Amino acid sequence: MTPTITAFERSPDSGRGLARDMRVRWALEEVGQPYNVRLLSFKAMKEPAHLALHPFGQIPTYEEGDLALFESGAIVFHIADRHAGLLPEDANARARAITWMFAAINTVEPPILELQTAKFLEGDKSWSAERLPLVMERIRKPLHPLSARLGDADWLDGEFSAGDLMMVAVLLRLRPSGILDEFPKLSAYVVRGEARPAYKRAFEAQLAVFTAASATG
Ligand SMILES: N[C@@H](CCC(=O)N[C@@H](CS)C(=O)NCC(=O)O)C(=O)O
Repeated sequence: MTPTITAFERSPDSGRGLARDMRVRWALEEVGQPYNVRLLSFKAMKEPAHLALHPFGQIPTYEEGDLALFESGAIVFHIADRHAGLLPEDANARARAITWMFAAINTVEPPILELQTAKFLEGDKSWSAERLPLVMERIRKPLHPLSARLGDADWLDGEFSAGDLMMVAVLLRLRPSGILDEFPKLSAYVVRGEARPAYKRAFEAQLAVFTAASATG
């Protein structure tokens, strides 16, 4: 059965692929699973039909027959669990890859999201400029050990896995801030992720939505 995911009808990041449908698209492309996309306006995301799928009224969601999922981490894990290619066969290596998925969304991503809050929601506050360096420092904190652990390896634990997919997707959100450039090994790691054919297909698919929306005004 072909799954259906949800994504923004109008990309708030101008098609740069930073919305979380991108990591789900990427996972589906990595395992070679075709998918449908239902595009949603911000209004539709908060309406009962979508809230029945996603209690917080967000994207992405994932529907496959009777199964409806939300949370990009859970969706990518489900895809990786049901298809070959994103999690190793060996049980311990598989557990480690899942650990890196959690590290991405539970340790590395939260301070990155804080930066977006600081810039876009708190930018007009009198204390905003004073707070920003603290937020930036909290972002850097896990990046030092992450970079050291990656070292000169291509991926975090042997072959490319769902752990790398989530980590690269999370780190990509840092690029506009310039912080990623302070960590050349992580920067190169992200570029390796972007160079994967599956990533490119996913990126083009989300960009096509933005391009079509721009053309129709
Ligand atoms: N923890 C959730 C976060 C989902 C999320 O924040 N989605 C954003 C798009 S990337 C969204 O729908 N924003 C619109 C809103 O919250 O109203 C996940 O990983 O799926």
